[in-house]
Amino acid sequence: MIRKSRIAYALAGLALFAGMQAEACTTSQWGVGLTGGAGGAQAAIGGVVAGQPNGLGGGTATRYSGLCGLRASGLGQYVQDGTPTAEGTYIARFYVYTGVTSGTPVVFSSMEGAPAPDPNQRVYSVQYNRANQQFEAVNQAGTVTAIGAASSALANKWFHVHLTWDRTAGSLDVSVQGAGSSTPNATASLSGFTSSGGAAGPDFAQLGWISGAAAGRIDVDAFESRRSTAIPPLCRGNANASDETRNILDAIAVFNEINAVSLATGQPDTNEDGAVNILDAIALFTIINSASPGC
Ligand SMILES: [Ca+2]
Ligand SMILES: [Ca+2]
Repeated sequence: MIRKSRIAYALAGLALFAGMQAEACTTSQWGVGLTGGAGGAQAAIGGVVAGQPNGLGGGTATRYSGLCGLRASGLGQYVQDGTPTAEGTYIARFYVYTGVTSGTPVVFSSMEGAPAPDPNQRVYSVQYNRANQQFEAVNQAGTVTAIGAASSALANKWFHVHLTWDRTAGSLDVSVQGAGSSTPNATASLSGFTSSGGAAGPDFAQLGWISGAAAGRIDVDAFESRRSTAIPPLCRGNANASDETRNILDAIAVFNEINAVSLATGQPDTNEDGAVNILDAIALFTIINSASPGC
């Protein structure tokens, strides 16, 4: 199930008359199945903003894919998904823009809900350590484990984090990739990620800036979760999202966004630095002219 931050596809055609799309961005796709979590069944906590990179759509947010993203500009701003139900295996992928200038914000939490023994307790979390510029995993006991090496996740870049959690094994496999890399920047196969209670496991997930003191902002996008099979990454540079390859049509979509004609509907930020500009067109042409332009 993909939980993004936009719903109003039908408005896009109309809004083209005004140039850049003024499509509504909302958090209404979050909160499904939610019975636990902060604020009961609230989908969005603490004023997290859904918006477009041009400031339209209800707010300003840096997005990875599509027309909208989610911006958390302070601690305690996040969205919640209640789809999980004491899962034995939980697989998730999310995209996060490392826009904090200091601190260690928790950007994703897999949580147990009611009942006891430990309602609303973390099964595991992922946080971004700005000082070391790397992601870290946190188990239920609060033990922090680095994912990869320091400087494997540079600041002010997009990264996608893939998580595979197995309740029986108590394992968490993590892959972090982004900043324009075509291979993972960091991986980790971790143990000691058991959850309390024999039948316990994730009951809801949180994404944004959940906790942890920091300064700056965290933007997130394109969360997906599954119970089996890995979740493939979105195709970097497939700016038009109308096919599964990268060609001149994607370059046109990038130039249309650069020239404020229209926002690209796919993934135009080819070098994954949070901005769409001529550097993305250059990176995209490198891919188009490579031996493997397909997604
Ligand atoms: Ca394409
Ligand atoms: Ca870029």
